[in-house]
Amino acid sequence: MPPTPRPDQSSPAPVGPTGSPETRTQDGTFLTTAQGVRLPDTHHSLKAGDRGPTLLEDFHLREKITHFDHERIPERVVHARGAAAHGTFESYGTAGKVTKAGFLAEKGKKTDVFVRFSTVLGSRGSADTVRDTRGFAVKFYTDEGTFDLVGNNMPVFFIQDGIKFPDIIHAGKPQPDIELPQAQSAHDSFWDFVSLHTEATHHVMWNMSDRGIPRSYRTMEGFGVHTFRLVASNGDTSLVKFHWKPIAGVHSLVWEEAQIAAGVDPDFHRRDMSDGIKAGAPLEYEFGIQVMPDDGTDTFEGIDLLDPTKLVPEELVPVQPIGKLTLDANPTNYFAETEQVAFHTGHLVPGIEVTNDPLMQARLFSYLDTQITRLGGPNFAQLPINRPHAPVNDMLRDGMHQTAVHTGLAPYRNNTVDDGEPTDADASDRGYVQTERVIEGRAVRANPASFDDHFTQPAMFYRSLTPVEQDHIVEAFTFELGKVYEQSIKERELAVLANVDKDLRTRVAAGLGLPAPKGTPPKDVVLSPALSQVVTTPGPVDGRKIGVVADENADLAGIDKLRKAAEKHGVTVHVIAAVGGLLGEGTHRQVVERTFLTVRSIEFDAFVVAGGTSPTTDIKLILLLQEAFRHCKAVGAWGDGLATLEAAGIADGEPGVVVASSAGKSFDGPLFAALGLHRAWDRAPAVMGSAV
Ligand code: HDE
Repeated sequence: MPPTPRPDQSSPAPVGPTGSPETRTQDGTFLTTAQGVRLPDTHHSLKAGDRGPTLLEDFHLREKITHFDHERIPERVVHARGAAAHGTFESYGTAGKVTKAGFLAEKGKKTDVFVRFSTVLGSRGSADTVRDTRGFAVKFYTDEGTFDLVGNNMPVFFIQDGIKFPDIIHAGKPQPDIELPQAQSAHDSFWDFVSLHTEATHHVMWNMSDRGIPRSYRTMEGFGVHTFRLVASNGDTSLVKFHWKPIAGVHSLVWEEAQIAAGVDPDFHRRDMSDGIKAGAPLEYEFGIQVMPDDGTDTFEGIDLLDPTKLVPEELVPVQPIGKLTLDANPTNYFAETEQVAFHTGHLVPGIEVTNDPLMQARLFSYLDTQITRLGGPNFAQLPINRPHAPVNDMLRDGMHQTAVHTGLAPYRNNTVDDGEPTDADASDRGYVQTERVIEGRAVRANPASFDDHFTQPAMFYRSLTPVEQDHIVEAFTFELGKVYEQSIKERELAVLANVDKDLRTRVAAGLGLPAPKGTPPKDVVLSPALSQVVTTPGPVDGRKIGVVADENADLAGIDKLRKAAEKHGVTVHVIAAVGGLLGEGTHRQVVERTFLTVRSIEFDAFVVAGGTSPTTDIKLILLLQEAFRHCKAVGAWGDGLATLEAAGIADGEPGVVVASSAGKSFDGPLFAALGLHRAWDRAPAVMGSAV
């Protein structure tokens, strides 16, 4: 299914003399220059004789090369590596009590969106599956103006004050002398910074957890991080935290998979998203809010709502669903859309306002500023992907890359020349009128004392997870600190961990072969089981992939049965065989999509051996199945396909191993249930070993 292009959304397009801006298709008859002159030849430059020098008068050569020389724009200083999709947000109307923002308040109201997911540290060409925070930036093209929710897949941030952002990023980016490592935090400067700035501890815990290596964008939670202020139509205000809850559940890779994927398929996440959309399995999330009273304290139950290193446990304030996001169309052009999209935390609409969170305040400056460098001037809002869907009637004029041909004589207010227009909009005209709030105080460079607790919530996070998730955190810390050269940095970070949790500190210290320092970890921490992502009842399986191992003797009709059942669940089935080509003939003929040489276990969520497949000792297949088994994925076989599993040392009866005598319901049912659990974690102690 071809992606549905959604270019050039409505909006008051900058209109040129020849009409509205065009979507340039590549199916015109003749190749032309940028000036529309038809060209006879784009393969040979104009030369003085076929062996002679090139002539300066070749305007086509010069235009082609000059344009090429300028094809790149500065990559984003953070979040450079990203992938995006178009979609729709549909409001449940349930937020109408707390906000006047029309796109949230009106039940059933649909709003176009463009969402860009990203890693933070890596450059544009880095791998998708590195251990890092993921960006989750949503542009809502509402009819009251554009609202950008520029969030992450983790609910807290490294620093409390935006003035430290260049420091944490300098520490996390590759070291400045030889520019390594790429796209990851396993190096001295990162750990130097976070062990010195203990406010980072909570975010570091999330990074070292499975949240740092999501299975896919489809299975990733999103958070607005900061506390926002919502304003209802009667003027009442409340404080909220925004959440994106993936319908497919929250799931991650295991670390070995993430590492393999970085080499085997650096585009793992963007491929998964675009393949899923093409296969008719859109990415879906529920939008939710935690609502806290705006009582003037900016705190709730002892939690400072202005401190972006703190979350509000869902057990304390449940997330109320307020709408649904569906991403169902791939971009038409990566550069025009995904690269040029410009998010800005200051793109707000009436009914949504900011708070005094000092991180948020700095962001309100940064995003506008960065676009001016990145997109070459102040007119980036005229780029098709950035154009609001609400009518624009600004008095901003001229500047680099001005594509609008403005009419009128009086781009100023007040005027009489243009009949006094445009006019001011007050709140009843849906103008953005900031809610009055009292701001007074001494000018100080200081944090409130409540920002000083750096350890209670990291302890809550660690202790709320299941043992297998805790094992992964221990392994991640041990891996990352194991890559640090400076002994003193490792020791300082161990001292930080000693203030989080005794067990965590002891195990990481043991893994590093260092003494476990003393600390004062918080006691009696109230846990938040909602922080765990391990599921015990099967969730949805849409967008998942099953690899079926087969050969020419296999039960090909059985594969079709499985495929039919899978399609109903939004799951795709791909045949894997020793060599490429076709298996069998007639109605059940199967196309081999992967061979033992081209497949790697990370591509699939489950592996199945079709009945009838002759047992093989091909080492590549054995390793494939063992790798999937080691990563706790569902594996299965029907009929005598079991012999191939057994050859790989996988026995019937192990957790997550699905075996049936024939293809059909008795096989599909348990297979999809195992897939819906994401992993057979019960297998983990046996196949993954304990962390330390
Ligand atoms: Fe960003 N951030 N950020 N950030 N951020 C950017 O904007 C910045 C922060 C986030 O897909 C930049 O257009 C400062 C928190 C995402 O295009 C830049 C501070 C959160 C994206 C910038 C923060 C984020 C960015 C780089 C501390 C989670 C990618 C290019 C005050 C709530 C958006 C650009 C996309 C991008 C600055 C902190 C998320 C430089 C100064 C906290 C998802 O403006």
